[in-house]
Amino acid sequence: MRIIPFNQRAGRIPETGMVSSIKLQGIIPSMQFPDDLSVETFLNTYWQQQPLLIRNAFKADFFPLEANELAGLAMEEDLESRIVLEHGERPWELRHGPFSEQDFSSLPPSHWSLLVQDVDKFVPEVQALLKHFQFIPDWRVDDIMVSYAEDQGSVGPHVDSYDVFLIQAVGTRRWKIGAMEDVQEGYLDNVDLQILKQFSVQDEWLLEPGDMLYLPPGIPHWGVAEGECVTCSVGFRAPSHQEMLEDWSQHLLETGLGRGNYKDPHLSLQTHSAEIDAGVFAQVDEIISGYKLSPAQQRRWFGRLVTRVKDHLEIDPVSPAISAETLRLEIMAGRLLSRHPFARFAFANIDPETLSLFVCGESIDLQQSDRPVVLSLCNANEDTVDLPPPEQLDTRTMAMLVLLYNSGYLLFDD
Ligand SMILES: [Mn+2]
Repeated sequence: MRIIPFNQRAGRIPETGMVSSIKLQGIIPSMQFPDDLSVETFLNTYWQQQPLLIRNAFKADFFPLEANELAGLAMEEDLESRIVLEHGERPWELRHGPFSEQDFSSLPPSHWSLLVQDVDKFVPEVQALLKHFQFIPDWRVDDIMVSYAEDQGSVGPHVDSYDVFLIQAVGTRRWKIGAMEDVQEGYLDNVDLQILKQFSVQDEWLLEPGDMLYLPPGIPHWGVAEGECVTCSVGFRAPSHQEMLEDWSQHLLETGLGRGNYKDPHLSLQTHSAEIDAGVFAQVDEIISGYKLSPAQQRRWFGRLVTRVKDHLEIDPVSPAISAETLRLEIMAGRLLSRHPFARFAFANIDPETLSLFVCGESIDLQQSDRPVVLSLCNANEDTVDLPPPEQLDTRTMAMLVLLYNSGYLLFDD
């Protein structure tokens, strides 16, 4: 097994970007929707509604990683990796990485899978695949998980709460779809994973390299490797209502709301002192429903919420911080900026005058005239940020850029 740290991988590409776009076009063809299916039809008819199999969505050799490179990534501390063994020390045994060479050499010849999350954050060529999914808003994208399986390897019949595009990268995998009723039967007891007790096959397909299966949330599915195989899962995220409510109320409190107390200045004498009467409940309703963020606050709050990164992917600030003037001089000297591969970017109109840039759970209020720079930052992905000539970068833009740089969200490409 060979360990390929991110820096080395980036370093081996001599172009200006982490991966130059010209080079990418050569490696990865556009994702092909079937001729009779437009992106609009996909969104109207399939997205979040029903599974869709697309044959030859990618060229058969589209995938840039070797299986041993994936194993190398699973040996790294920074990546979240798991091995699932159908017949381990107990049925459906789950092991957590990082793994050692010895862990890999002691695995059985079949019925196991290695799963590595967030490979897109560590391998620019894998991140580049996300370009093909820009028909879904960036903030909905979670990660690309790559799994390697020996013959008959799978993670069992299960159901997910998120959308996923399963792209067959190497070898073949048989995907089966279960019935919605299977979910009601619940899960196996005493296993490490949530494996459905019942799985009634409704449909099945053998996916070959380049084939892609879209699954909306809530559909029982089971993908079993037929021979050695590698599968790429482009996973999406959507905040749960619980997460939204929790964060929203937290934010509300932080903005200084919620300071008053329940009041009863016109208290009338009750027959039973133990009763909480209807007038109290009316006031409670009024208090609770009175709490609202302003439309602008609500937009900022949500933008921050959905651009947060997972805890283990948090980005360290630059130390020592540099000044806007230093940054300008570097840009004038021809140095190019890229986004940190872990960083999540999004933007929104806050009101007719204000545009906010959201990066990793923070928001920066800008003006509508800053839109071109904001778009450059948001569209850069794994490429370098396409900035206007340095002499056109005004003080406000430089202040934003240096803030992003000092936070670690932008890096010099070299
Ligand atoms: Mn799944």
